[in-house]
Amino acid sequence: MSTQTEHFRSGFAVLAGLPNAGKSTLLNALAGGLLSPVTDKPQTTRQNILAIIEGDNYQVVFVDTPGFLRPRYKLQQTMAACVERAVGEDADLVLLLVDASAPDLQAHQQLFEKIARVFCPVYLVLTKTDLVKDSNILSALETEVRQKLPNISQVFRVCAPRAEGVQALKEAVAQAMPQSPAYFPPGQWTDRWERFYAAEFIREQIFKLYQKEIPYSTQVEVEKFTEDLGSKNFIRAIIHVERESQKPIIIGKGGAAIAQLRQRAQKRIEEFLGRPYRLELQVVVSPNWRDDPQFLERFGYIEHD
Ligand SMILES: Nc1nc2c(ncn2[C@@H]2O[C@H](COP(=O)(O)OP(=O)(O)OP(=O)(O)O)[C@@H](O)[C@H]2O)c(=O)[nH]1
Ligand SMILES: [Mg+2]
Repeated sequence: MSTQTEHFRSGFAVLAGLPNAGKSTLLNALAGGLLSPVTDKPQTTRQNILAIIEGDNYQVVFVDTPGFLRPRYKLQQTMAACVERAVGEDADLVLLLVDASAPDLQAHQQLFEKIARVFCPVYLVLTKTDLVKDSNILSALETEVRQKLPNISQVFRVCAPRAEGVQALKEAVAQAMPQSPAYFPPGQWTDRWERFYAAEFIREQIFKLYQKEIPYSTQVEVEKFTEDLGSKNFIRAIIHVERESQKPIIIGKGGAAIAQLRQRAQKRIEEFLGRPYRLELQVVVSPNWRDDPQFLERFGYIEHD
């Protein structure tokens, strides 16, 4: 990859949408790997996650963001701030994802207001097209969104799990990037450490295994991440919960639930990092951590300029 020629393009393409719109699924399809957690529950993504994708004459930094929502507690405020920052400051292009299978445009009102004000180009991406049999419905939805957001310059339809429409979108995004040298060195695909992914995948498995408020009340902290022991790579993680009563739910009868969690998370981490790990989990009560600024800062939810 020649990163310095005058024809080289590079920039940030931000994926924005409501919770559950399919942003992380699309990011993974664009990147060709499962690097951003996907679950069937809304609010899975809590922080911006980058996927750096390169071609012969471009490097696109795709930014997965948390689903946009009206914040009810401090953690959600930080999630909304992630979207604001990505869309309002970082973006060279905004990809607005709308779930075509359940489009509630009323619920998009606030997000649309934000996107109406951006200075960069905006592409509309209709997701989950496999769930919509009649293409007239998609056309009508496109028209309706375009009426609300006249700054949409192109429209795409994707079904990310089947990789439909993904290549065409990727090429269009690369073309839309400004002429610029690459932001990251060639071959770099993320800006995060491996321990961040380990924590994210444990959290992903919590979202998949537990119900009701439990996923939303947990935060995962990788306390120890040792790599120098050859086949005995070791990770110790703390699962923070908000209340004492949530601890036995995470652990389960006779430890069955946490054993299952440990097994699944370990497998997920091993698949992602391509090496064997031994995972140890501990549950700790951190009262009302979702509203605790110091706690949130420690986990990088609150960013300083
Ligand atoms: N049928 C179908 N399901 C999809 C498609 N794309 C995503 N999904 C499902 O939609 C759910 C939400 O997907 P995510 O990618 O986690 O959505 P998100 O926008 O990142 O959600 P948050 O991180 O919570 O904001 C998951 O169950 C996905 O498997 C699609 O094209 N077709
Ligand atoms: Mg997500």
